[in-house]
Amino acid sequence: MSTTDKELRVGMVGYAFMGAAHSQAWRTVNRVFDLPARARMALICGRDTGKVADAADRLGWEAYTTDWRDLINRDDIDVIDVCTPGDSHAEIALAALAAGKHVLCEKPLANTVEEARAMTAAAEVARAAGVRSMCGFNYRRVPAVTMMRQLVADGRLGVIRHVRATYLQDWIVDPQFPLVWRLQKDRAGSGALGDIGAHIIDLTQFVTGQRISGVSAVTETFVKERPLPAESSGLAATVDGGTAPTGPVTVDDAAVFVARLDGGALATYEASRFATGRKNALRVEINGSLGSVVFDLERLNELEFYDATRPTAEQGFSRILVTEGEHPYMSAWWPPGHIIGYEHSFTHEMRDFIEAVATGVDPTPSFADALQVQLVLDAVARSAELGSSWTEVEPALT
Ligand code: SOE
Repeated sequence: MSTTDKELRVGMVGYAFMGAAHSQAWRTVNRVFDLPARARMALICGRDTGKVADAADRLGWEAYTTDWRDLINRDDIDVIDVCTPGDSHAEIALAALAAGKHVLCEKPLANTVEEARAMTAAAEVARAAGVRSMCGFNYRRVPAVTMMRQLVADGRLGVIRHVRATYLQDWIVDPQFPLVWRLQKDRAGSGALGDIGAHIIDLTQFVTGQRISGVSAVTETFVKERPLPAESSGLAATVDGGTAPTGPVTVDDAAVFVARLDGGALATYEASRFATGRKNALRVEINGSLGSVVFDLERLNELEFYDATRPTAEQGFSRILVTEGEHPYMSAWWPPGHIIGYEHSFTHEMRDFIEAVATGVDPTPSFADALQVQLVLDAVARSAELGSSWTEVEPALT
């Protein structure tokens, strides 16, 4: 559907779950949205030759390499898309920015605040030379979430009093589930906190326009030792029979915290991979002086909205189907009323990234926005270590 000849040649590092989600989005985006540039899936990178060759073929990339430095060194690559575990985000993104490549980096931005600060500083320097960077908090681009933010910004909720956010999964509830990289602090930075808690931190700050200014937290690692995996990819893994050696789980299985937002709201957050029966259940409720709004990822084409300004006899939560052409992103898809899914949030992410890069505008969430999330993750971890002591979160930009 794209009407442009301008190309953005993409090099992506990683080919597991997020690599596949991003590939699907790069493949689709120009067929659905009319954009000022066309993404070209030029080169994919992964360490294992056989697996990356297979991924290139399966996911639609023109070529593959086993060394991410090849992507950075090539003159015919414009964008580096970082879909690796968190321990390599900083190194790859810093090298890419230094080489003048636009960078899209998966969330959370890094494994530590120090790394996130270095990436933010590098992005700021690169920006002066017209190099763009963005962090992949994809749920911002679910049309109902974008609309939720608009309702708040338009004052439809009045003064925000409460934010209630949960992100619940159960894929490691079995103590025999192997010790994959997401359960290792040196690879992932943290556990449920950084993997899924980061999403609700970003989403609530995005929707309310308020920054989390302080937290009090508890975290827990319920299963402290797990069998080492024989094979793993994405969220799936296998062990060798009953004989597999075990290793320590070095991240949180669950994190729960209360927070203050700098606009005066009180908030609660819960991130867990032990919520049996909850598969990928992200829910956010916001209560304001004039109304409330609820988003539930398992019903992502809807918003629940309570408008307290309506006549008392007509009040009550109503269901808005976010499937009309007037809704964010929706006019490019299907006729009114036809629903979309998880993968569309990534297509919208690429849509906004391509448009920003091609028109010379800074995309959001910026690395500075993602550093703000990282500062919250760090404050939560420190608060939990100190027996839930109240911990202030500094602003990323002062
Ligand atoms: C795994 O917990 C995971 O894939 C996250 O890493 C993603 O960011 C989230 O979208 C779904 O769950």
